[in-house]
Amino acid sequence: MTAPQTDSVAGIQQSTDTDLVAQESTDTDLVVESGSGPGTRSGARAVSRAGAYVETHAETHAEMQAESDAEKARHHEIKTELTRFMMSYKFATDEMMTKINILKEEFASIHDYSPIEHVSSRIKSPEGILNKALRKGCPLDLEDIRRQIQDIAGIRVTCSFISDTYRVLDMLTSQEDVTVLEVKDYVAAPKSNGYKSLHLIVAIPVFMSDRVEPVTVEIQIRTVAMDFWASLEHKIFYKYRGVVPANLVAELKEAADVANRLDIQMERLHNQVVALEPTVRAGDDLLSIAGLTPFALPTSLLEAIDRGRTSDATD
Ligand code: 0O2
Repeated sequence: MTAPQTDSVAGIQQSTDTDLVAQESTDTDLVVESGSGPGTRSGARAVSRAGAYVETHAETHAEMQAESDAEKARHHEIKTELTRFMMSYKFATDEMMTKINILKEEFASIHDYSPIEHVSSRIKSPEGILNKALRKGCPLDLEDIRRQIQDIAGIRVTCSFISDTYRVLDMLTSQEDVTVLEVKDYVAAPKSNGYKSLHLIVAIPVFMSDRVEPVTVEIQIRTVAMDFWASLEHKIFYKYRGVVPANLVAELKEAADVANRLDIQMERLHNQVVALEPTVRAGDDLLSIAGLTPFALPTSLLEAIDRGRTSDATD
């Protein structure tokens, strides 16, 4: 083994003996030096570099951790905001559903018939909202989304007859706390494909713990026949990704016309049957409220109220 030739240039120990090379490294990787025990100069530098390395990495790690914690905190905050946002639509839907169900029950109890056959509701998923926002070029900000996407809460009311759809529309839009933002009458003016429905966008106040939030709800009102047609057309539309073959478009249009004729005919028949109904019916001695056991209605009570009214009228 030759004696090591050492030289010191700019503090860097150089050696021709590979066993004793004190390597220099400019990167942050830890370099293990031969013959660099803590007692040697190169050893001391290695220890100090290792210490610096550990410190730098510890700092980087702490910074990354802090950044990730901050990100998690921001995401948590956004999740809370999103939850409140989505909840406001759920509450608005609940309020509108209560209103519609009150009308339904009231009609069923008093008129033996309700213009409302069926009601359903849905809340758009966050993913559905995101897709619609991107499609509409709406900024991804909750207030912009609230203003621009009006069908996050959606209710569908199906009625037996065409006149019922307008009746329900009138009953809902005349309620004091319901602000009508838009009405589209695709019943009077169907879309070119044959789609018929009444579309109503309303805002309803939702009373939260710290504020009152006006929340929009889209309500689609249509007959059972229109609904049947729309569900099938929707399926076909999505199956063909919006490019429906011409023969199917023509058949759908024809089916929409048939559904319309059926609606008109059924309503005519219904009106004929109603005209034949007796004014005094069996069960008039009972007071029936949906969901409750019928109350007996004593004739003496009816007579007493009747007497009171008659004397009021003659006073
Ligand atoms: P989806 O998948 O049902 O939610 P908007 O996009 O709502 O801001 P637009 O399209 O002018 O504005 O509103 P419009 O005409 O009132 O339609 C709203 C909804 O009515 C649609 O929602 C459909 O649910 C329904 N609709 C409208 N046209 C048709 C139709 O031709 N066929 C069927 N089957 N349904 C229809 P989305 O968001 O377009 O779709």
